[in-house]
Amino acid sequence: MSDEQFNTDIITLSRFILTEQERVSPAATGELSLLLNSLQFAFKFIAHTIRRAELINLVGLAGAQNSTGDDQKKLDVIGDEIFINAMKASGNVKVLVSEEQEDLIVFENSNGRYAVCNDPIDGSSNLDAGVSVGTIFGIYRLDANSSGSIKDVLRAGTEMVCAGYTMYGASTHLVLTSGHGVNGFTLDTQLGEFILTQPKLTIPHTRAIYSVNEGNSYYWSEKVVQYIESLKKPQPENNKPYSARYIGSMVADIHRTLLYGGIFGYPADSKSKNGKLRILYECFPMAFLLEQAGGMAVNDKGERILEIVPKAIHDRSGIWLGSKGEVEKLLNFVHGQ
Ligand code: AHM
Ligand code: MG
Repeated sequence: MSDEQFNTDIITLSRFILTEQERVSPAATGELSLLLNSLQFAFKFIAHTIRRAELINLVGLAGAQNSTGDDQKKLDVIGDEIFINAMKASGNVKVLVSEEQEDLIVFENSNGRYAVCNDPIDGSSNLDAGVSVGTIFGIYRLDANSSGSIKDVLRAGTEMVCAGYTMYGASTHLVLTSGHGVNGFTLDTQLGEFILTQPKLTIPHTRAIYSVNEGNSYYWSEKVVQYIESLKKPQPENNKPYSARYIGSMVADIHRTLLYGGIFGYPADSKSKNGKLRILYECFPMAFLLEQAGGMAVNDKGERILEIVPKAIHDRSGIWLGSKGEVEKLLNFVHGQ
C-alpha cells in the first residue's frame, strides 16, 4: 500500500492545536488550547447522544420554551447541559452564553480568562428527521481587569479569538478558526479523535447557489424579492439560473456554502424586524469563519457583520454571507455598492 492510501501520521485536533499554538503564539499560556480540548469533549458527547437519540427516547419536545421563545427539544436541553458541564469543568471559562439560557452564566469558582457563546444544538427543528444539526461557538478573551461580566461578550465580533461549528451529519465535522485561516476536522469514532481532513479551507469566489427560506418572501423587502427573482433568470455569464439549496439548519447550509460556494441569507423582514438569527452565537462565529475562508458576511444594510456591537446577549440580525463574489453581487443589486 502506498503512503497516499494509508497515512500513519495523521494530525489529530489536539496535535493541531499544540502545533498551531507554538507556531502562532509561542508565548501563549496554553489556556485556549485546554479550552479547545474541553470543547472537543462536548462535541463528541453531543455527537454520540444525537446518534442514539431515537434508541434512548430523546426525540421530541421537552415541554418548555427557551429564552427566545422557541419550543425546546429534549436534545436542546441535554446538549445545553453537556456544554455547560464541559465548560464549567474546563476551568478555563469564566463566562458562558447559551441560546438555551435566558441569562449569562458566570462560573464563580473559575479563574478562567475566556468567555464562550454557543448554540448547543442549532437547527433542532430538523432533529427528529435525522437531518444534520450542529453546535456553533465563539470565544472571547476577558479584559485584563474583568472578573466576568456581560461586558465580556457585548463586544464587536472582530474581538473574537476563536470560533467554529461542529456539524452532526453523516460524519461529525468540526470547522475551526482562530484568525489564521480555517481548518476542517472529521471525527473518527473508532479512534475517538477529530482528524484534520480539510486543511486551509477557502470558499470559492463565486457559485450560482442561493440558500434562503423562500417561504418568508411575502414579508421580505421589495429589493430582496427582486434580488432573489434576478437569480432565477438565466445569468449573463452562462445563460443558466442559480440553483436553490436550503436545509433549514444554519450549520449544514453554511457548511455546504463554505465547501461549494454560493450565498446564504436570513434577512430581516416585516414579520421578524430584527431578523431571526442570533448575533453572538449564530451570526458572529459564521461570519468570522467565512471571512477567514475568503468570503464575506453583511447585514441587511450591507454593513460588515463582525463590526456590530450587540446590546443584549440574545440580539438578532439579518444576515447574508458566503462567496465574496456572490455577496458583492447582492450588495450591488440591493444597495448599488
Ligand atoms: P434554532 O437555533 O432555534 O435551531 O434556529 C436557528 C435555525 C438555523 O439553524 C436555520 O438557519 C434557521 O433557524 C432556519 O429557520 P427557518 O425554519 O425559519 O427557515
Ligand atoms: Mg440556533
